Amino acid sequence: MAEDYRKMWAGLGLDLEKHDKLLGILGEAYPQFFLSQQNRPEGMEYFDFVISEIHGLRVKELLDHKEKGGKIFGTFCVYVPDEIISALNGIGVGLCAGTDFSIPDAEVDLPRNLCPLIKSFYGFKVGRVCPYFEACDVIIGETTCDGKTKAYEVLGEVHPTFVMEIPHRKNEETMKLWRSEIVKFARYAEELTGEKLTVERLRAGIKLHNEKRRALQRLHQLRRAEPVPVSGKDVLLINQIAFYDDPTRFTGSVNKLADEVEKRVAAGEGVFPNDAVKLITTGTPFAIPNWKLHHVVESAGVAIVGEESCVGSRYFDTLVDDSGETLDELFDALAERSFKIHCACFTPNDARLDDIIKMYRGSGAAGVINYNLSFCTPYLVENYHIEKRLAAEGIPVLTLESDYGMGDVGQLQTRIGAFVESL
Ligand code: BJ8
Repeated sequence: MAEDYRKMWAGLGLDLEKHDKLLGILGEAYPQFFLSQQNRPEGMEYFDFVISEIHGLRVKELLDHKEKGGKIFGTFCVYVPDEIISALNGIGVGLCAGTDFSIPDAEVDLPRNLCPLIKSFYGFKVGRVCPYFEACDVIIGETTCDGKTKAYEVLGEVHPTFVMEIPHRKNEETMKLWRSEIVKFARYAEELTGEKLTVERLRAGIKLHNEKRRALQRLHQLRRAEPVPVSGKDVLLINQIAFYDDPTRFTGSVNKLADEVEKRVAAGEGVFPNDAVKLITTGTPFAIPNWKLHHVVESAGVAIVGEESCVGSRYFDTLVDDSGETLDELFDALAERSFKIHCACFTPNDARLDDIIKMYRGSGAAGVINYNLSFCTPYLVENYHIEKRLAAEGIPVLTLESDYGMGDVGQLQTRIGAFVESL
């Protein structure tokens, strides 16, 4: 890291010794996973820089913002309306939850047979190794899956937490409920920030996040070209960084990269050979720094060209209508967008199956990897419908269950290798 941030981390109450170990692990993994790739677009330099400063520059920006009276909101779900946070001069940070480093600390309070994503974020808090967590004035939770819902109760004992109630069915009544939760959250955020929501401010917040989603959509379209112009691993990284980087700077950097990738596509330049097999993934989110699946797949010469995931298309596929002229209309638009995101926490959830098929057909992929974190009941059970529907459509699918440990890499390599051979 360019600067010595130890004083800042100590001021946030981090366990410095443990934190050094975490940074050491990341510092070792990143060059091996990312910098070793050949012929990466130059525009990836910005994202490499963001990671090289992972607990530095951005954390400092958050603390500077706080010093000027701004508030920081930590989130773990794409249903939390970032637009309202930005409109109230807050900063929303999607917190990391993708490493097993923090899990032993979590297992002191939480059961072992719980989704690693939940244990990872809880362990970051109680193990005092995440400066983002400590910078957050509040964590905005949601009643999506049972594991998260209950974990927020426990988290609420050690960090200010505000939970939004997400219904599990999509109909007129539940839309009203969810919309009222959005309004409740807006009132809470107004009180916390001391700012007033206006039509202009909320519209600006919506535009800001729509622009970010548009830039990601653009990159997503380009990555499907033949030969594949940018690796799936790099696009995954960008999708992860989207959750915590400054939105304006991030959007500019993605568009700059997309300009370069556009030229690559025109010149027929790629990072995989023309005949490389392409796959898409579906399933549970890849929280940073969970890069395992993409690394295993792409190390075998197979390109990943899409993720039907909250760290992927569910994050950027749908925009919020910004044409409303009253706050009520803009709240409607926020609620409507949420209902177009198809998380397995909803029942029934057939629209997700349509999304997977649409992505598969539009991407030139030869098959689908259905990736699930262990103990994630909603997604694991939904596999039944995925496998049945994809079989009916003649789409090859490989279902995998994994966690954040590296112990199953050999097994993943074997299963993925056999799947690719069968295509
Ligand atoms: S909208 S996918 S970000 S809830 S993996 S914690 S579901 S047991 S992360 Fe998610 Fe929002 Fe849905 Fe997306 Fe529970 Fe499953 Fe763990 Fe999960």
